[in-house]
Amino acid sequence: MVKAGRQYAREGEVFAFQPRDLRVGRCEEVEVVLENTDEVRHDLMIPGLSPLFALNVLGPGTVSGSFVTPDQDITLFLHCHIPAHDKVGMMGKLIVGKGSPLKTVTPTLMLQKDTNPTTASAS
Ligand SMILES: [Cu+2]
Repeated sequence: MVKAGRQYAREGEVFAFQPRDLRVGRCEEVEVVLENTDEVRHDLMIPGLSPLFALNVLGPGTVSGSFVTPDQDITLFLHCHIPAHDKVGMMGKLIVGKGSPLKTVTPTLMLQKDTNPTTASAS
């Protein structure tokens, strides 16, 4: 269960997740229940997973989803994908097994990857 909302923000932040760090085992099926206590939309996106994991919920409300964790000790960045929310506090980590040094997967990089057009060869 992950909560998202204004009430979890620390000083200097606007929105946040609670808890911010999720610890899971390797090769585990994990169900994430995201509870949004705000009247705005919040997402929980883990771009480093393959396939990418994302939940979004227009608050107040709750959604859930599940994914299988990687077969390696790794730490992945998670964030709210709504523009600017991650910069005001909505960031966290998924720590698989013993974890690893955090790989920086910036939202911008992911966006470029997402919008990369798949051009069919017309030859
Ligand atoms: Cu948000």
